[in-house]
Amino acid sequence: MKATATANANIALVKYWGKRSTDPILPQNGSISMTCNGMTTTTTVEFSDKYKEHTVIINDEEFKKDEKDIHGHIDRICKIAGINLKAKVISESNFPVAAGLASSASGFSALTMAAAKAAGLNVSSKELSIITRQGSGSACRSIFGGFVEWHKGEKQDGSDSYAEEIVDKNYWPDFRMITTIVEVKKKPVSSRGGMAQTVANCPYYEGWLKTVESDLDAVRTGIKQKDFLKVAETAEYSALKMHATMIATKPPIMYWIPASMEIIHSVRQMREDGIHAYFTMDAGPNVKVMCLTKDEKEVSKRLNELDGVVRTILCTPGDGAKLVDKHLF
Ligand code: 2P0
Repeated sequence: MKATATANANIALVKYWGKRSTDPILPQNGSISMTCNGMTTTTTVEFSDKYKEHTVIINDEEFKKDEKDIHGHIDRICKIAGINLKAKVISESNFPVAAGLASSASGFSALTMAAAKAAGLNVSSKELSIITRQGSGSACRSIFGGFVEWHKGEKQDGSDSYAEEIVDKNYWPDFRMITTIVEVKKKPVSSRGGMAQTVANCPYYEGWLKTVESDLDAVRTGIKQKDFLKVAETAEYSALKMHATMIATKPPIMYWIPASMEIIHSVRQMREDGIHAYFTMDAGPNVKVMCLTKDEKEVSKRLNELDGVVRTILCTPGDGAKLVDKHLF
């Protein structure tokens, strides 16, 4: 009853921002992401009657219960599998956690896949994405590789709210997502709290929802046509609209720090100079920059020259979650 899975983080091109239900987690809007090779979490789960409680160790630190209820998610998987056992979980990520870098996406998808296997569950990827979504919304997209759409669904039981691959990682290997690391501190407002506050308080939230469907159409079509400008322009605009709803919330949520602005202005300058680079930002100060292989060296060079940038991580379209043989314990 032991299994290990790896999963990559994903960065949304059309953002998920807001829930219509917290239990089960159901989004207000659909979203599309790229699964990012190079930002990976590996998780080993073992169920045994020798364990009296769930123990979860993430990057060498014991995880205490917080709003992301990992222990509850393990119980959920046990219930679905019809077992009543406690688990030991060890998880390691190769990038900073909880800094708006989608660590919960890779974490929850690796955990769900490993725990389902260790619990003896035999489910399809679609079913796995539905289970993963109940732990953390955006994580359901990391079950799949390449470019992925999370359908918001309509039903209250969540059976039609799942992720699906649009194209696999080999379809558009030229697409690049360069993540800038500007600071490794834990973020001040969690994405879960931030989105709840936005839905409750932002007068522009309805406006956000009105534009999502056309962004989804543009990005989905753009990916299939490998139309970089269509995808990247729409993605940048989706991120800005999402941040506009955060800023117009009471109290305002501002993940932007001076280094974020420095990167954004640098990307805009790149465009003035004829380089096709676009930015996106999530619930943290790190900015991610989209470009194609032909511009990758110049974009990376310019980003790494900025004062506020500690380092960059170059991501290509990556694999979905998968089981591996090598356990962490
Ligand atoms: C996204 N984010 O689409 C958006 C963009 C952050 C900004 O999904 O409460 O950790 O666990 O469902 O998935 C982050 O939110 O929130 C997120 P929960 P989650 O990637």
